Amino acid sequence: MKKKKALITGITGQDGSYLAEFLLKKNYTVHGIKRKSSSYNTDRIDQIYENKKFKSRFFLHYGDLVDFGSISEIIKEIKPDEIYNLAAQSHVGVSFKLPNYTTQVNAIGTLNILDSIKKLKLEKKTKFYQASTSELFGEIQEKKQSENTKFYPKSPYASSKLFAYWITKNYRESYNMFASNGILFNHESPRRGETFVTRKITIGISKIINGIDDCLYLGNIYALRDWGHAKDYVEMCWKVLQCNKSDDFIIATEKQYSVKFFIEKCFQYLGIKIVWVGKGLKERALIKKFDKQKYPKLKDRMVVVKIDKKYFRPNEVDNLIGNSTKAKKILNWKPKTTIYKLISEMMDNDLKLFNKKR
Ligand code: NAP
Ligand code: G4F
Repeated sequence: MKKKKALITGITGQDGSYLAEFLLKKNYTVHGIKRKSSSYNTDRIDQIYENKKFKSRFFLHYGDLVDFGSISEIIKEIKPDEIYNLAAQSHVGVSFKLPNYTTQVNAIGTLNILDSIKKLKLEKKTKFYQASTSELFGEIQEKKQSENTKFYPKSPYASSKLFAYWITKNYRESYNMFASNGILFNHESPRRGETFVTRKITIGISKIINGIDDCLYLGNIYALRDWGHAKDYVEMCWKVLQCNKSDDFIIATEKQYSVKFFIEKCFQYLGIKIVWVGKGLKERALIKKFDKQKYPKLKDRMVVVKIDKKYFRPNEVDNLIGNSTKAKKILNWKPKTTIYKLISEMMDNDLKLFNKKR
């Protein structure tokens, strides 16, 4: 059977790196788009090059989503069977500082791919996956958000992704393209970007344990999220494109925890008990009980988490939890990783990282 060709935008990111590995294991030839960067930006995919089995089926191309010419040229050259559009300015907080740029990349960038497929007359050949997001629900209109829940974006990021969601649907309906949205709720991993809250916490705690930092500064610790594992979720991106017909799917664990809970469970995983004192901007976490021999850098009653208002957003999404009944039925979706397993994996990874750096 002919090998399938996939093109992944955002291949240097968390999801891109897991998806590349997943597709290579399925015997795909994988092409990825990477940006020009002044420093090294391929850490997450370097191990693919080092793997003899994958090396000959893995190719990187310089391109940028906002540059129609580069995107169109790459698609013309490869004529992929599947395109996964994972590239984005993906940080919600940063999108308030960079609204125009975020919109260019996330909204116009998506259009650039869809329009390339159309102009190159690849509508019949190339299937398109759009990395949609639970941020579309923003100010939630239903307790658990499904494919039928009304959208209410609350940030430039979410608004840009709303355009991308609709333009994907528009091209599907107008030009009979296989173009699907995976509406994914938060998903994390040891490869998560360092400025997203879960990884910021696991890195922060690891630095405190190793005496590199003494305190972690956070914003809204009462935000509730539905957190899954990125490795489980990229399999669903692939499944979305293997369906008989193009459609949109919610991928979520259907379980919800607060940022505060995530912090507590990270400490608990290490056998450290913390207590919370104070309210609002004065709220903080103190070390209550720990093994002094195991953690010589910690001190009794040491303040390890503080609130810093610079991490609050102009408009906050307080509460997200998905309803993935449709994906369960059609994609045979079942989340594999519990929050506890996710925490242990992330903590183990970062403890090792900062133990070495000490
Ligand atoms: P990520 O780690 O931030 O990766 C984003 C990727 O996009 C990186 O490879 C980045 O390249 C690339 N990129 C950014 N701007 C670009 C541009 N102008 N042209 C080409 N490439 C560009 O994000 P992720 O967590 O893997 O998420 C993947 C996608 O899913 C994103 O679209 C995100 O918005 C969406 N999503 C994520 C989640 C989640 O919880 N992770 C949930 C729902 C939806 P550099 O490495 O050079 O920066
Ligand atoms: O980890 P976060 O930055 O993720 P957020 O905003 O939910 O966005 C992520 O998930 C979306 C899917 O719903 C993706 F579309 C998007 O690309 C991205 O991957 O923040 C999670 C929560 C927020 O409520 C935030 O206000 O944690 C809160 N938070 C509290 N302190 C913090 C911090 N977030 C960050 N990044 N840094 C903090 O210090």
